[in-house]
Amino acid sequence: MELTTELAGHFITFEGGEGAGKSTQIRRLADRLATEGRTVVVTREPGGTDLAEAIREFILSGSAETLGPEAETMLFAAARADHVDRVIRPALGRGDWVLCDRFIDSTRAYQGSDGVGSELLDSLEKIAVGPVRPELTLILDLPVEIGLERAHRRRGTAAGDADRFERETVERHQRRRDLFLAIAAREPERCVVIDANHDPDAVADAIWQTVRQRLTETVS
Ligand code: Z5A
Repeated sequence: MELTTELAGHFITFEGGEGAGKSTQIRRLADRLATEGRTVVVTREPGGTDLAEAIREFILSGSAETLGPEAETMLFAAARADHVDRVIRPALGRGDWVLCDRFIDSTRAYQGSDGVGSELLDSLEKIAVGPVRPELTLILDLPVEIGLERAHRRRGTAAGDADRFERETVERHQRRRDLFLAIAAREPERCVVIDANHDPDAVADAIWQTVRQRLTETVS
């Protein structure tokens, strides 16, 4: 099996709570890298393949919730396995830059906060991801209330249109924020916490500086 470090490309994941600005910042980093002549693949989880997008729809609609947190975790893992096999690993093999909106740490923070044990999380991660691990994970951090307010404003509609996760309580979102920060503290060689409570230009600059520092030999 090939390790990510043996693949020619670069794998960066974006993590964080609702409304942290992941999609906004992925687009900005992708544009910047493309301007420098890099080939960039922007993708997301759950999703990124037809099968994984179908699983995404099923989960976010709330239909999978009655299966319980363990089965829901298995669905995220099934979507991830397909995504890694069909999109991420081939792109890294070609030497592309892969920017992924959410990945393994979302499972740890969301399903972990739903009470799914680390043994199951570890096993599924091994099966779905194998050695294809992110080189850099940017954890966009901001107070929960601000993130939820941004997500709510973007929808521009009543909370009734929130998805299965957005509907949950502030306390639950806070637990996830704490879990993301704990992952960052545990894996400082992979994870960098970005203060997302600034305007988009300032956040984009902080991300660019981090990418340059962490991947110095490849970004000018
Ligand atoms: N999930 C899980 O449970 N387990 C897993 O393993 C995985 C996922 C992979 C996917 O939802 C859901 O699946 C997610 C976790 C769960 N929970 N939810 N909900 P999603 O992909 O649809 O949603 P999301 O990942 O939470 O993304 P988001 O809410 O769309 O937020 P975002 O991408 O981080 O933010 P954004 O779209 O860039 O920005 C949100 C709004 O804020 C928008 O109007 C922007 O213009 C604005 N914005 C962005 N940046 C700023 C700044 N800096 N200042 C002010 N306003 C800003």
